[in-house]
Amino acid sequence: MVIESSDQQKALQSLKQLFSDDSIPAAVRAQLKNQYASVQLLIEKLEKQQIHIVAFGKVSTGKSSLLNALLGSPHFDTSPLHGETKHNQPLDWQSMQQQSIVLIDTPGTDEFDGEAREQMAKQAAKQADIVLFLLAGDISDSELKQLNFIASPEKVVLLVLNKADLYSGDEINRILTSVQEKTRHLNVRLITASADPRPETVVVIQRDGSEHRQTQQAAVDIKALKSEIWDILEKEGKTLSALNASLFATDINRQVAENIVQLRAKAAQKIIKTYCLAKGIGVACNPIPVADLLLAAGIDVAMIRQLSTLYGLQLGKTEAAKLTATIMAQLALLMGAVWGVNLLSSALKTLSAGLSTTLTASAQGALGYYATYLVGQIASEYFAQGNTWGDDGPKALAKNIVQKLDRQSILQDASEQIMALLNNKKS
Ligand SMILES: Nc1nc2c(ncn2[C@@H]2O[C@H](COP(=O)(O)OP(=O)(O)OP(=O)(O)O)[C@@H](O)[C@H]2O)c(=O)[nH]1
Ligand SMILES: [Mg+2]
Repeated sequence: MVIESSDQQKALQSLKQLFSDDSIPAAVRAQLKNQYASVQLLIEKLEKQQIHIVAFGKVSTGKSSLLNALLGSPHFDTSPLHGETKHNQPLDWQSMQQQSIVLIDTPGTDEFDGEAREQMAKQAAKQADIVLFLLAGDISDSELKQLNFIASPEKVVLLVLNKADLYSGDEINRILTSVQEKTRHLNVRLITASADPRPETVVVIQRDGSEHRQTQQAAVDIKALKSEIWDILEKEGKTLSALNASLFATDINRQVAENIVQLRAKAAQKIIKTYCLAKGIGVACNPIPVADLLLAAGIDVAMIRQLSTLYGLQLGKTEAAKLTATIMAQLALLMGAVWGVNLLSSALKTLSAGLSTTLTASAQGALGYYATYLVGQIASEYFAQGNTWGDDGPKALAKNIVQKLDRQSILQDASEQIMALLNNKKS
């Protein structure tokens, strides 16, 4: 089938790209498994040129009944009992301007143990081109929360007050005013409907003047809703599905990017801690003057090389050594006086009692650990910012990070780990 709208084609392309992008790590794909499944569905939807209309709402608000009323036949199961619909159910309805319209029924959202079902329904609503959000009375806080989640400036949401037959004219007006008030900040259109009205009792005056009560089937009333839907489809049908797919792709791209950032940051911390400990143990075993801790050491350079690989850079040895030296120069400038005696005494403070050789050695080691820790944090921030120091240069970045970190707790943590390792070695 040829897709005419170039918007749709663009949306399709961007979704396909997202799906086959090799640069997205497997771990990120695994984390976003559900979203990727949705991308697949959206690709299919665009290829088949479908418009999805999804009925969403609390249990028993009449979602299945409303879709049946639109269809004109009882396809979807309905019941006075809560939780009749258990899965998302699509059904081809009819075509319009080469677009085939699919009605999708979803499970009600507040069934007990219904967490999975609620997710299912929300996902369908997020992907829908038109959402029919059903109410059976004034909107509750939990419904408002859901509506806030689904509605957006670009999304077509029809807020349907169903079961209108159960209310008097005054009551309907009161409910509509209240719902309007509460949803004023959202892009929604409010419509009343009676998808499956209760039979009405009417009083018939007989010829002889006597009154006779008789029950009759009340007329289904979905006129306003139907004409609103056709209106939207006529005016916006073609662009709607493309717009929604693009929005969805943008949203997933954002999530992918966020996940990559988080995963990298986590992996970076792991790398840094491993090198810190190696440095700490090295220094504890072969104590060096405190002032020398800020000379570029092989361990720091190796750490920076590994961090650069994590951020997709793969620095060579010389480049990594240069970067290490730049960072250390900033640290030396920053810490000046602190770096000497003060720092050693704060490292010593982390130790419990007495100053046996192991204890002082581990205090020195903790300083080694701390120095590498700072280098690692500064380097990974530099990489995370896209290999730049930012507008204010390396000094500002280093200062920022040193100030942000809790020196005493890092030293404490370091000396505990080092001491545990040294004691282990001895025994
Ligand atoms: N009075 C009145 N009752 C209605 C109307 N629409 C639906 N109902 C009744 O409400 C009950 C629930 O309807 P369903 O269509 O099954 O509701 P649902 O939202 O699909 O329910 P779940 O799938 O369980 O979440 C049924 O007994 C319907 O007959 C209406 O417009 N007026
Ligand atoms: Mg249902």
